Parts: sequence; structure tokens; C-alpha cells
Amino acid sequence: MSNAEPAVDFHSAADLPALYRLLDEVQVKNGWAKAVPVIVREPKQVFVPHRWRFADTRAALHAAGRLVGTEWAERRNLIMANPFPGNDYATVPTLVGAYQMVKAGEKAHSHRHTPNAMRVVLEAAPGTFTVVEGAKIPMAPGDVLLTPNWCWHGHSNESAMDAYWIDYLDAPLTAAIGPMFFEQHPDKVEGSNRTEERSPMRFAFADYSRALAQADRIAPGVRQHVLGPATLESFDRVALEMSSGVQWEPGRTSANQIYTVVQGRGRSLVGQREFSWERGDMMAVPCWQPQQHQADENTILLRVSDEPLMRMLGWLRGGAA
Ligand code: GTQ
Ligand code: FE2
Repeated sequence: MSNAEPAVDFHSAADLPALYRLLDEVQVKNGWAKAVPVIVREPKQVFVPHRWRFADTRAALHAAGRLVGTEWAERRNLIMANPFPGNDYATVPTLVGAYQMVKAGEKAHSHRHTPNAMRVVLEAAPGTFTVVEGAKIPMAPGDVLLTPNWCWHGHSNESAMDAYWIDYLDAPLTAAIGPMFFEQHPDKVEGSNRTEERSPMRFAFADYSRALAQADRIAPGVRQHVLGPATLESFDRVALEMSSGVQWEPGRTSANQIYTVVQGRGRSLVGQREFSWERGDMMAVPCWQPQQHQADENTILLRVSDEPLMRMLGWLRGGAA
């Protein structure tokens, strides 16, 4: 029992509309008359299945190369915002994917932030590096690179070829729950005098593609290799190999997933949407969408998902092949 007086005279409410008007005055909503209940039998969300083509984003980034300088733009990137009305950031609820280009001879300033980040290299010539905590980590096509929470990182293209890659960040999750911190490096570009070919931050394509070729089958014609150990734990990285002609229907899962085509060509049915894809393309598969994939060539897909979070919270369901 509180001794304080209510700010509003609720005794005066003669009917529900009158009560609702008074609720506004104390900034609460009735929870009993919602048209759509917050609790539903199965996940329902505004995020939609979608596919982005590298052919489009590469051409757009090439044009941006003429118009956007890394001197004033922190990053020259294109955000794969899930195309539901009003969204301009997240690809799936917890993750954002972005294509990025760093021109030959160019550097992207060093910074650090609380969102965890990861990259998959699409095009890069020898001499292209991401600098993580003072170490130059080579970027070769197909490589997966990590820059976990609060690690300094910048990019340096000392080659003669423009470099293209895809970034993944758990920034939508960070933004949703609060602790978004960001800092620019005092030296603009963090100096480095050592190159680390082997690093816990790098999964070289040469290494993981070999491991994948020897991995166990999880379904006919499908092999799986988890990229680990992870120095970044809010999302995972799973390499999948599908032989040409193979059709695969993973069970639907409560995890939110983004697929990247590292090699090959094929088609997918996600929810009601049908997509064809090829190298460099990206596909958003939000929570609980049915999915079916067909490889028309020998294919390597990289699947990034918030499965570790779902598991930790006891919310992981489905996902069996
Ligand atoms: O390269 O550090 O696409 O901080 C978005 C935020 C890339 C990066 C993005 C970033 C980066
Ligand atoms: Fe960053």
C-alpha cells in the first residue's frame, strides 16, 4: 500500500474509453485489448527473407569510389537493410551485413566499438590487410576475419587492386539493448610493424576449405565445418559445402541467419520467396522461415547466425537437417 496520492482520479472513470484516457496521463497502456497479442504461438516478425546481389553492390561501391573518400567517410560501405517498411539498418534482428570497398592504395581509419564484427573477403590482392590491435592480418579471397568487441581495427590496401568484402556486425543487438560505444584511434591509422598470417582473428580460405572437404556429411551431398575456436561469441560462422545438383532442406530454426555465397551458384526457397544466387551474394533468413537450397555447381556457403545467443538463452529450437 502506497501512501502517495495518484496523479489522476481513476475513480472518475465511468467506462473503458474514459479509463484509457486517464492511463495516458500516467504513461501506461492497457495490456488486455491488443489487436495482436505480444505472445503468439509461433514467431512472427517484420523481417523478410531477402537476397542481395554482389553484381549490384559491387557496381554501386565502384561508383561510390569516385564520390566517397575514406578521408571523410569512416567506412565506404553499403548496409543490407532488411527491406521492410521503415527499416534502414538491420539485416536480421540481431545482425547487420554490409558490403565494403577500399580502393588500391587507400586506408580506412582505425577505430573500435562495442559491436563485434567479422568480414568475408570477396576480392583482394596480396598486400590487402585489416590491422587488428597492431597486427596486419592478410585479407585473401574467401578469408574470414574477426574484430571482436573493443579491438582496434582499420583497413589498409597496399595492393594495386580495389578490395571488396562483406562486414557482419551484431550492432542491431547492441543498439537494441544499449551499450553502444565507439572511439576513433588517436593516430587515425593505427601503426603496425608486424604481419600475422596465422592469427586467432583469421580463418584463411585455404585452411577452412580443406577442412570442409574432409568434414562429415550432415545430409546427402552436404558437408559442414564450424569455424572455431571463436574469439567472438555472439554469432557463429559455419562453412557449408554442397555438391553440384544437391538439394538440401535444413529444418527451420529460431536462429536468425545470413548466408554468403563464397563459391558456386544455385537457388533457394526461403519462406515464400525464391532466389537465385552466385558468388558474393547474400541472403537473409530470419527466425523460423522454412528454407530449401539447391546447388547448381559445387558450392561453398558461409552461414552467420545468432545461434550461440539463442542457445545461451534457451531459445534455440529446430535447425535439424
Ligand atoms: O570496417 O570497421 O560495414 O565499423 C560497419 C561498421 C564496417 C569496419 C561496417 C564498421 C566497419
Ligand atoms: Fe569497425
